[in-house]
Amino acid sequence: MREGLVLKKQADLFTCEVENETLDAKARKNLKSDGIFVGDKIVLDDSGAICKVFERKNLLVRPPLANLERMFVVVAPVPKPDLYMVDKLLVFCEINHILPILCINKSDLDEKMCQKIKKIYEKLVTVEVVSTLDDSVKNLEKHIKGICALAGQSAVGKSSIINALKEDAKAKVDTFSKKIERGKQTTRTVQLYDFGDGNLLADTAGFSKLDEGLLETDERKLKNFFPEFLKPAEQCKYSTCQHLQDRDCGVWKAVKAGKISEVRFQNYLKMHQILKNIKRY
Ligand SMILES: Nc1nc2c(ncn2[C@@H]2O[C@H](COP(=O)(O)OP(=O)(O)OP(=O)(O)O)[C@@H](O)[C@H]2O)c(=O)[nH]1
Ligand SMILES: [Mg+2]
Ligand SMILES: [Zn+2]
Repeated sequence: MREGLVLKKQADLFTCEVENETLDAKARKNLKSDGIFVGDKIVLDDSGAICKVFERKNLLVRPPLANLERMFVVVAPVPKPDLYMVDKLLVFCEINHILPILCINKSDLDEKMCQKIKKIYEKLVTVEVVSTLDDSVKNLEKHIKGICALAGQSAVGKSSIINALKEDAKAKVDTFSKKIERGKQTTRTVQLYDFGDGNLLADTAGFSKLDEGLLETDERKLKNFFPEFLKPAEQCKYSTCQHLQDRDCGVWKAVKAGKISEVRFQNYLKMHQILKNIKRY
């Protein structure tokens, strides 16, 4: 019996890391292979088949990934930054107890825009401004602790970051225009890359399609996942205030006074509206 970790899944074949060695394994007959995920801690029996999956910290559906501890939310000046997507991912992290790190990539293209984005987020999360074309990308390495994933819009440079940090990674990279031509993202599967000492980083595409329906909250609770609202909300007339109207609302006051980012607040309102329209049964 040996313990290991699932790095990659292809059909019913699992690439696992077991005592510093990488090997392929199948699930024992009594274990369904669709119940084993990348990120799972597992036990291999003496025949080399997976015979047990340990209890998970969390399990994400799309992309399918178990035990995620940290998420690098990647954004860049090109393609046009989608800060709504960034905020959606940050809410997702808050809900799932994942530590987010905002990674503003391609600083070589537009340093000014990178700093503008940094200013919005630096009080809320750890922010790194980097470029995969120079050494600044190495600043990300110290944040890789436990099981981590790269998430963000297509073409922001997630696979390029993996390749820059890990020479033998060989993650597939395409130019932005090629992606548009093909009408899809380059990275299609989830794969964990090993950085040693139990630190792993997943390249993934699935988060870019994260729709609001996957956020396990409803619109009334959404405000709890925007941490900068909590203090100003003490000034709201009603404790149930959802900050939708100017009247008697501490959060609106804070936005007007420039204490809460207008961008974040507008994204909150948008997400609130979308969540409200999702029917949950
Ligand atoms: N100028 C510049 N270009 C970069 C940088 N990082 C990545 N790129 C380019 O951005 C394009 C997209 O990079 P990818 O790594 O494929 O992006 P991705 O986020 O993995 O995209 P998907 O797999 O589709 O989600 C490629 O042409 C890269 O060469 C950077 O720091 N600066
Ligand atoms: Mg990619
Ligand atoms: Zn309010």
